[in-house]
Amino acid sequence: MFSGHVEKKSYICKSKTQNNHRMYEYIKISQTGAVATFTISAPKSLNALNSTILRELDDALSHIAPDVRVLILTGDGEKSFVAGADISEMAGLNEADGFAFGKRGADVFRRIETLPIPVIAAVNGFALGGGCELAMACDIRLCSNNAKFGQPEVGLGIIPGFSGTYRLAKLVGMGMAKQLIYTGRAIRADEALRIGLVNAVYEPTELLPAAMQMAESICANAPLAVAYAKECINAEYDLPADEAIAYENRMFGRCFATQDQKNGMQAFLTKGKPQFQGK
Ligand code: CO8
Repeated sequence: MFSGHVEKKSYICKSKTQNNHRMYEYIKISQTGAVATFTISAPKSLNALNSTILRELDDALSHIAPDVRVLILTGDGEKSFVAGADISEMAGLNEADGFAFGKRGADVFRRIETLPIPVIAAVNGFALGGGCELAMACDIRLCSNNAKFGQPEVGLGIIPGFSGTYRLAKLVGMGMAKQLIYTGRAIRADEALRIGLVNAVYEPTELLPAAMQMAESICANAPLAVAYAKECINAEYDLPADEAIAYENRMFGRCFATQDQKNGMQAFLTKGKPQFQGK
């Protein structure tokens, strides 16, 4: 439980297949209080996503410590968040392999999108192709003023294959998504902000502190209510109005079965500070 106590620790995830502890090769994990940070680290390829990174990310998502309430995703270094899927790995793929590689990425990104805790992308430089798609799978995107976003895939003879054709249109509208995908043009942070692709832009040194500050402000709220809100927003987006409103109504009712609702409202009425327990 997050209690305001700030403790910095690195934790090691447990392998699913072996009963021993291990570190990841490409993902650095740290935890401060109830906020975990995953840093993708493949500096030789500007953090491009290969199969191993996707597998490690999937494994790390499966082993998030139970006291974590917000996840921050970022890239190692000041130059790149993720410069796309690894082109050297994709170059020799046939149709079946291409399908499998695309599905692996799409499945991991969908796990991020449906994780029961909020995920903040701290985009510290290039977010191209699969990097932009990874950021779009997160709940909130913050970026540095040197960030560059784009879907350059058609220039490589492929399409955005980690759900970019789906999510970009939802975030920035169909017309802008088509323009960005057909031209493959990269856009800077200010344009990404203007079209609604990112929530806010920071100086590079301010990016992670800002992400941490936002994460901590989320952690101060009732964890189940935050999780229910995420579930509602995700689920309702694709539903017809009446079904979406009914979905929210059900989840709203469910909040009153939680201890956090009792504690939150009691604290308000007695002018105290709520102690949320996530149940
Ligand atoms: N894959 C593999 N290696 C990469 C990638 C990448 N996506 N991006 C950069 N690198 C490597 C470079 O090859 C280079 O390696 P080396 O030093 O061995 O030559 C190293 O990183 C540094 O890169 P640069 O020297 O090019 O650095 P610059 O600062 O000059 O340029 C750029 C930076 C603009 C980011 C440039 O590297 C670039 O254009 N990269 C490719 C960007 C791109 O096209 N990304 C999209 C890839 S496709 C994709 O993501 C599809 C997702 C869906 C997959 C679906 C599967 C079926």
